[in-house]
Amino acid sequence: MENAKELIDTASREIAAATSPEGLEEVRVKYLGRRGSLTLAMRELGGLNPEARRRAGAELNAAKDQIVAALAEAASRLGRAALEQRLVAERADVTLPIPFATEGRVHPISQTIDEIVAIFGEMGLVVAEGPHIEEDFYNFTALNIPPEHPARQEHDTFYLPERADGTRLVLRTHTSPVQIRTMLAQQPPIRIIVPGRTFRCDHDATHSPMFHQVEGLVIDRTTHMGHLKGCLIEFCRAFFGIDDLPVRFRPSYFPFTEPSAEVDIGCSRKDGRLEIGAGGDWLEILGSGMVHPKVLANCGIDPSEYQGFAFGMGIERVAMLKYGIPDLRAFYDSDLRWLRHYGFLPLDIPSLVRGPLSGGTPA
Ligand code: 2NL
Repeated sequence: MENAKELIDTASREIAAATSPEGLEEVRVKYLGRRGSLTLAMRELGGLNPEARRRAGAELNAAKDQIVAALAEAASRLGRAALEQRLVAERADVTLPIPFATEGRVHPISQTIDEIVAIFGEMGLVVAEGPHIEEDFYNFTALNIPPEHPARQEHDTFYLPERADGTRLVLRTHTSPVQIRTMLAQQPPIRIIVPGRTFRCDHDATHSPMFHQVEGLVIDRTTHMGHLKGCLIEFCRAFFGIDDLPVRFRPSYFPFTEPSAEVDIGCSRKDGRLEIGAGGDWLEILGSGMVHPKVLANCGIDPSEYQGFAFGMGIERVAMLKYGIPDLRAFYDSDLRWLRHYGFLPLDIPSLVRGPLSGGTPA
């Protein structure tokens, strides 16, 4: 039988020399495993006389306790070393550039809103937003659309159930109530651009009950039709990225502007194909006008002191024209194949700084 002291010495040396958890396990098996030398020595105790058995048994038990303690101490040392090694090897350098996100796409509606906001932002307009559920006053009355005006029917309004006082809330039919709220809240100068969702009870191949509009409002003491024309010509050319794009103002009518003008851009139509640019033909893309004095007065702005212009356009329509998107309904299907095709890469933020704004990078 091996001497217990010898067993402790050799086992301790081997435990101290172990450099990995696997090496340490080999040492454990060598001494404490089913055929380990300490285990075998204990088995041999049975052949000794009672006196010798008691003495040798006590020594071997003490040796076993020491080896088990040394193994535990070594296991924790190796664990710490392994952790430190991992911390060094797997250290994250938070200053490295992030991998470019290639999975998500910016929806063409979001991209188009960002582009429009970038262009008017450059001219000094700031974004304003407001509620989708509106009071009749902000959506119609303040805009010079009285209760029996046909425009209220034309607008195919979604009404909420009548309230106890007999009034009904509406889903806003345009973003104009945001401009009304802004005028009621602050005196001019006002320069705002208002993108957002709008709702009309209309659903076919070219109309969705929910769609997007952007409207603009500029009011100051001397704001005039020349400013309206300059801003909107500049917008059309920047948005479509065509420096000499023909732009025409055609007299029109809106209850909330006087005079009113629709804005057409040059295009050509050859065997059913529409192309934007000088081509002898015209395509309507914007409505505009000088804010009606009654609308200013309804909002607490003195029309003898201030005047301004306003405009509005449909986002889906200009997005379809700019990016060649053929079907309106696909905008709201959330079809990933469509989004991968027509969507834009994130972080590709529209800016005029890099030159004429022709939009982001199609994915
Ligand atoms: C269109 C035409 C337009 C406005 C919107 C407006 C708002 C206020 C006062 C006066 Cl608070 N006008 N908005 C003016 C002219 C045209 O939109 O075709 N939109 C899709």
